[in-house]
Amino acid sequence: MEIKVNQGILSSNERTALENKKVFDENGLFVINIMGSPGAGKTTVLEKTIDILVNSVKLGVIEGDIYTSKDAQRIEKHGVPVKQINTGGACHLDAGMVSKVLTDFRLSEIELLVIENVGNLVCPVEFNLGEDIKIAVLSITEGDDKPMKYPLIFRESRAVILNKVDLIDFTDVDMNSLRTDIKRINPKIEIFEVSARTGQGINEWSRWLLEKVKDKNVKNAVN
Ligand SMILES: Nc1nc2c(ncn2[C@@H]2O[C@H](COP(=O)(O)OP(=O)(O)OP(=O)(O)O)[C@@H](O)[C@H]2O)c(=O)[nH]1
Ligand SMILES: [Mg+2]
Repeated sequence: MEIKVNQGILSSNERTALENKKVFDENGLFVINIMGSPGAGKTTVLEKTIDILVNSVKLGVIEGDIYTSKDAQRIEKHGVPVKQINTGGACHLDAGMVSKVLTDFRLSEIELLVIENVGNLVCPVEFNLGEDIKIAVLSITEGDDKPMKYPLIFRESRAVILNKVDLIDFTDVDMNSLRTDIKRINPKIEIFEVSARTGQGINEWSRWLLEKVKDKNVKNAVN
């Protein structure tokens, strides 16, 4: 009985996600859904990414948080339009929450919409928002066992940012084993080793993301 209820909720989310996707496509937006544990560095990576991409692509940001607007306030300082969603307790965003804030943006003026999900390695991945791709952020301080313990986020993500590599000497993380496990779960995933603190790897990741945005724009122009 419980299973049936869950299936009902998920398929209703899928329906709304498809509607969101249609709106994104009609407006030529490339949309990424950034997921990862609390404190993995999602917002810090995003801040650094915005600083690099701000002159190359028109950005918008949706910040998902359980209660506060702290992350949205951080993003606002970088001069891009940002809207906060507070889930009021839920451990993930859903497509309906995203749909409601879309009307607050001038979508035709945005090329890349970044959605930072609620900090959680498990729940967000089960709820599509209508995004083009999912991105996982894993801090290396979380440990190299995390991909095998929480495989779904790595299976579903198009890229993973291994953040906080500046702290490597203070951890016992085995980067080879971390990379091998991630590739075992998802052979096609892109892996970026990054320090949002020092800026290491941010250029490579940002260039890759920009390529994805341009690819979608080209495809839309052809169709
Ligand atoms: N040393 C180091 N610290 C980092 C790095 N990236 C982020 N931090 C720090 O890690 C802490 C958490 O970073 P956030 O960007 O807020 O993490 P988050 O994933 O957005 O967290 P939630 O939104 O709460 O889930 C902050 O104190 C950051 O300054 C990094 O590459 N190296
Ligand atoms: Mg954050």
